[in-house]
Amino acid sequence: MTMKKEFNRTLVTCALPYANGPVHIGHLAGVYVPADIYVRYQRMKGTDVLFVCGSDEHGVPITIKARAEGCSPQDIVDRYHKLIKDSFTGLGINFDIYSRTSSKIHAETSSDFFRKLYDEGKFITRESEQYFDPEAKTFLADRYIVGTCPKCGHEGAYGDQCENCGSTLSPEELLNPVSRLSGAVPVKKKTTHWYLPLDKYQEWLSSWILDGHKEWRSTVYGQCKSWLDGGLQPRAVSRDLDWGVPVPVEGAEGKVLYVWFDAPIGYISNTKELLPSSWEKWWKSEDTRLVHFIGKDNIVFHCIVFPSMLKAHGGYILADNVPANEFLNLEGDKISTSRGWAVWAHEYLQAFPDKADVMRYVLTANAPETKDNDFSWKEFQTRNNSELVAIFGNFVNRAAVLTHKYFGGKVPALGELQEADRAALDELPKLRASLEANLEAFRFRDALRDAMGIARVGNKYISDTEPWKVAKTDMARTGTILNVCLQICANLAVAFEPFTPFSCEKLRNILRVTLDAGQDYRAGEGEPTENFYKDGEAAALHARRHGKMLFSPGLPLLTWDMLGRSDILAEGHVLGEPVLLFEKIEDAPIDAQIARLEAIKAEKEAAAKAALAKQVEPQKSPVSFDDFGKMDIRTATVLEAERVPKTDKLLKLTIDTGIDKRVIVSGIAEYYTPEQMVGKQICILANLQPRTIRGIESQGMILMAKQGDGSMRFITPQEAVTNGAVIG
Ligand code: B3M
Ligand code: ZN
Repeated sequence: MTMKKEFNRTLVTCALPYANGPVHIGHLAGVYVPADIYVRYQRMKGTDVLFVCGSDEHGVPITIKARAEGCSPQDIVDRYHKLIKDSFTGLGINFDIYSRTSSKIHAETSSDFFRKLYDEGKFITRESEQYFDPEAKTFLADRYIVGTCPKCGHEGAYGDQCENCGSTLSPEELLNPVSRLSGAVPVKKKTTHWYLPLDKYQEWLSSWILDGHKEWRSTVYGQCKSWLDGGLQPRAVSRDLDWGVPVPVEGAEGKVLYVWFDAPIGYISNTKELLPSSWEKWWKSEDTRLVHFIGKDNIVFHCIVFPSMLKAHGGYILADNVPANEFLNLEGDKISTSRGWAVWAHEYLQAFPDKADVMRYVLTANAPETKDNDFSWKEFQTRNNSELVAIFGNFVNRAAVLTHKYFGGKVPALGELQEADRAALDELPKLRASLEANLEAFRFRDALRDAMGIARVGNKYISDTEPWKVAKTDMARTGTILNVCLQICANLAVAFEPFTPFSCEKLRNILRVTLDAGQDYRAGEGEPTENFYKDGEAAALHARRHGKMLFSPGLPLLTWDMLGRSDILAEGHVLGEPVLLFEKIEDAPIDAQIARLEAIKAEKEAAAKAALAKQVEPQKSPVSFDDFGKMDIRTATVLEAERVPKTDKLLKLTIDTGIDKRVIVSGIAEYYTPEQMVGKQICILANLQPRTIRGIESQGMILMAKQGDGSMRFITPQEAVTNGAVIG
């Protein structure tokens, strides 16, 4: 085991979202909300911390979307980059930089990175056969090929995956492959690519991760172990595509860096863009702690591939931790972008303006840290109404309103403490210790429970001590109780800042205090920050984040260090106006969200049913003409019809067969009412052996057309014919 390292700064990255669609609550819960909580906490503690993200603007899905919409890939990424960036801002996810991989600095950085590895012989080249579109004259990425799934027979399977049965495929496995570009049948053609020989890093990775990072989350460690146990293979780092960073090598026309090669380098480019002259300190100093927040589907890239790239390059630090999350489901079903089964961040912010904190709270309370979890709108409503409103908000409101009512808004004196006071105040340092331990260990659900624990302590304390009653007889005692309550409120303003920053700003205004939200590292290092400040929006964010706007001189300052203390607010300090921290969410907006999802589900079910109905059974084995001739098939007319009692499926039909009147029991009640049948001309198998069904003798069978989904329709002659006419 290596010695525990001493770190002087922390670099936090979040997976770069693909700019081919908006972000949804699964992304938020898995990556961005936990990362933001962690960074806010570190900033408040005074850690020198940098928070880096940006859009991932390369990759085949972006080119496909552009083609589908008849615009350029650049148009697509411009649109979604802005949408995603604004969503993050709206949710209070305060990156130090949110840039993009289509930037010039990223093209240079990733290109130089590749070139160094190339020059030093760190790659191998391999020739392989790949599908080529002879009409469009271009190699086809896996996603650009469609065909029939070899596993389930679905006709629209992609070259990398069948969305019907979920199988992972390779283009070679598809039956009847077709190019999505031109519709042509693709042909195999030779192509050469550069590969990073991961097998050469296997031993080094094993000792770095399996021996050196046993503290990583078990899913992360486990996935790494299974990759390493399986034996690593060389991995292609280039592609035949025209969207991406061109491979910076002579004779590589038409080739770009594979998106998973350039994207993680985006973390470096974005740091460089923000801090042109001091970025290296964040990436090359052994005393920098690097933490990647990602979803579990990105583990191999961040723990195996990117570290191997950094190792091959040399000079870079490696991740100290990779707290990857599991997935969040929505109302019991997997979130699916293509099906629209998602709650989009930007739509949420429109539907619930000023409720960013509620979503942050709910996603954290239910974070998929150790297993997949579910988001439901009802739970969202309940957590808001019975936790944020009823406990946190209610407590703060009672404390503030009563202080205004009895003490003109001034913090009253703390008299002699009673047992109840001490018991409540004693909880504060305990909860702080637990909260910190949980935050340090990336256990954000538990950390939030600790913060909420402070509110619970306060709410119980004020309910038990009933200062509104005590005020009738003992003002000094009332003052002591409210002083205790206000100290708890001040604790809440610190403890909740990482989780619900917008509400904490309100709370600080109620308490008339200000916050030290972290040092301004740039001012300290004399960094040329013009880049940053030229962008007005970034400057405002920066100010907000680093205390310029939060910090109001003259007001008492809250710091993380104060958490747990019971003397934060001085006697006589004047409070601000009480406002409600949280509002009750009624049924109507929740029902609207549920209805939207139900409509999506109904649409999907209808489409699935329609597809099923179209499925046709295979032909049966041949019969002889003689065998066929044995069947007596005729026309007949329904005279009477009634339901067979105590069954759902059966109708008793009395029919005129032209030969006789007889009774047939038929399983068509699911599709026709008795009234619909009377008078209808039908076809029957007249000489089927009679059978007794539910005590009724059925003499024959009605001919029905049965569709793929099981639904049935009776067969009727095109024009009325005589009853008893022989069919054959
Ligand atoms: N663009 C996001 C994803 O897989 C992917 C992450 C890149 S991080 C360098 O959803
Ligand atoms: Zn399939």
